Amino acid sequence: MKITHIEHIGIAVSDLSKAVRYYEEVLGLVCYAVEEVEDQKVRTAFFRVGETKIELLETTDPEGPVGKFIEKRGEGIHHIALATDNVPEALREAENKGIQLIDKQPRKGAEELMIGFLHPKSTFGVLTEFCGRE
Ligand code: CMX
Repeated sequence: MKITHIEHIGIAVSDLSKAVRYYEEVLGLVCYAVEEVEDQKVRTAFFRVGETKIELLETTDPEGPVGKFIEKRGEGIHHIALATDNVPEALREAENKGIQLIDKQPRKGAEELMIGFLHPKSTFGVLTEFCGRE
């Protein structure tokens, strides 16, 4: 696989609009998109930081992955997304090397990207996402 850069860092927050205000008013970043990803039970807000983005995640359902995460661990860094040109191939390759996949096949995430997750128990505690156009 070829990882090109950190596409985004996902941060779980309890209140999206409060968190957006911090990123804009204190850090001077610009929220360029707010999007609900029904499949993932989240509302997201995006900021560009160089080539990388920050994705704020607010749950739309207490039983969703971000709802459960906040309940168990509180707000904070939720996942790291690595950009790759071929998500299915990256997932296959990781699985062949013994990594536990959450997604065997990529699914559609925010910003029309294809995404697939590796289980944090296999990746030293960091929920890892592959994402790309394909
Ligand atoms: N990072 C690191 N560890 C995490 C974690 C995270 N984000 N989320 C859960 N865990 C840990 C739990 O703390 C738990 O650890 P312990 O067993 O030591 O207590 C372990 O993983 C398993 O947790 P679980 O309760 O059995 O499983 P969950 O039902 O909480 O599911 C996970 C965990 C990662 C499989 C699930 O959250 C998932 O499928 N995530 C992928 C999808 C996702 O996160 N979508 C939201 C973002 C979407 C987007 O970016 O658009």
